[in-house]
Amino acid sequence: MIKACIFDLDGVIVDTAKYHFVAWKKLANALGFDFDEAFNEKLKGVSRIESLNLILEKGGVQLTEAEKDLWAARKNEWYLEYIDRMTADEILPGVLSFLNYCRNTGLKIALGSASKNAPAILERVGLLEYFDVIIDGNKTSRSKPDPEVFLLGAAALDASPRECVVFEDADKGIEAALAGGFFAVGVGQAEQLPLAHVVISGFENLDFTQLIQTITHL
Ligand code: B16
Ligand code: MG
Repeated sequence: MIKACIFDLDGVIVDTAKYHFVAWKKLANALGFDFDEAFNEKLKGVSRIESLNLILEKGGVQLTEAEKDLWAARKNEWYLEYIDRMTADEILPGVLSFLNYCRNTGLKIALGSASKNAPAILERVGLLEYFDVIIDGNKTSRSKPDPEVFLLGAAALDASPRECVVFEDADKGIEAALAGGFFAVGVGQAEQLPLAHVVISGFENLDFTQLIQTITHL
């Protein structure tokens, strides 16, 4: 029986990837190089410091650990300028009604995100109160594809992985869910999420009963 839904944040609840992109681009430009949206795909679901390492590698730039911390903090300040202006209009289509569906049918709701800004973003868009449990980048020591973030979420909800459905937009997140023994629903395009049990384009008009039937009979 499914007892809980665990949601990734960026790309599932809201599209903050576009703000990460402009803030990382500003950092790359300040260091004298650039990268495109295709490269940005590699950063989805990846922690802040790992994202920085990938970007520096791309630009052929070497920094000390202290310099990295400084640039990561600077990038976060630029990112937060966008977050501070977010409104509830930026909640992705169908998410609010699906969260209400979960609440009304007694399904527990957890967040499993790599972002250290996750609580602030949920608060900003008015969704904080929906979450029974929030596991974010401040509470984990291992990044996706390690299943830690989802395992901590399930444990906090007192549910086993097989009693939870994970919703994820990044392939690393799907890998993490599978590694933890969860049902993994990809949110996005099927070609980009080949490992997911099922892929949905979004939450609009989602028939959850049918979704559960499909994944539990796989
Ligand atoms: P922060 P998710 C992830 O969020 C983003 O997809 C990823 O691009 C970002 O680097 C990471 O959070 C860390 O974010 O800098 O805010 O701590 O998809 O796991 O919800
Ligand atoms: Mg994501």
